[in-house]
Amino acid sequence: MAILQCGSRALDLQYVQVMGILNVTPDSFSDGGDLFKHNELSVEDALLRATQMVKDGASIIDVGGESTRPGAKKVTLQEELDRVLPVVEVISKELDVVISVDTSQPEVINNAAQLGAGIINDVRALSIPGALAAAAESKLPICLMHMKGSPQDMQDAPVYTNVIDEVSAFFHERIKACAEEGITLDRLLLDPGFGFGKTLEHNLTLLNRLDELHGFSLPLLIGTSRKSMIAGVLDRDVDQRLSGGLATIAIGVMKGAKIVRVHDVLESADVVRMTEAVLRERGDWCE
Ligand code: 7PM
Repeated sequence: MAILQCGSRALDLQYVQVMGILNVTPDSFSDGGDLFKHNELSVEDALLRATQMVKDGASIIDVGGESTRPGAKKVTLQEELDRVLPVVEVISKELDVVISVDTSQPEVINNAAQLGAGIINDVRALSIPGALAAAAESKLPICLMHMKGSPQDMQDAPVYTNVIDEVSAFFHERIKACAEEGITLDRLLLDPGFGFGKTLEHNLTLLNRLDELHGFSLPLLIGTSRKSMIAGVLDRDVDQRLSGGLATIAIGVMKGAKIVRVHDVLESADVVRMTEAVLRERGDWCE
């Protein structure tokens, strides 16, 4: 249960793993660094950034070619393929790291799996026609993320009766859809989807009650890095949200998150190791 087989590489989820974000979109607002000021991140630049993140403690690199920013312009399939595949290929050749691909498109899933990707990370939880079949065929683990609405409309005043119950019901439904396609539980990760169709209050509730999502007995992934929930509390611009984000990581790890998706790998890895040390001392480390 603790070992997640990601293609040719394995992750030991007894320990919290750090997933470094590598956006290969021209308009990504929260990547940080000058590399992204130009129109497109070159493949060489992407490899340099991935190399640094591995040195800083990332065991997973999350490559994404579609901006899911609220209201963002849609990326064509061909654009996404052109951005993502060369980066997956070069990282797979050059680095000893698990590559996750942040995509919803069956064609990207198929091709990335062929080129050495190790995890499918889909903010739409395999809801696009053909995505379930492509993910099944890839044999790779899949992160099912909860989103209410679509990237275009998700932040238009989302309403829940009970956010934990609704996210849980969504997971239940998507796990069932995966099972019907032959995707077994040992290949699934769950993510409540911070910022995806949630108000500040919903995001804070989900973090506070993350442990209640353990009922599925599947590893939990959280992505809070630089998100607006931090700004909602601290009123900070996107480049001033590190401390707030680190606080959410400490809490998330305390509540059992097994993978943290972050921009700032070095700092996040320190917080993860420090929090793990405290948990280990408490003696309820293994789950
Ligand atoms: C614009 C808006 C750019 C939003 C990027 C984003 C998650 C994810 C993203 C997450 C998982 C960001 C998001 N967020 N995948 N992909 N979980 N599994 O802020 O929370 O990185 S994209």
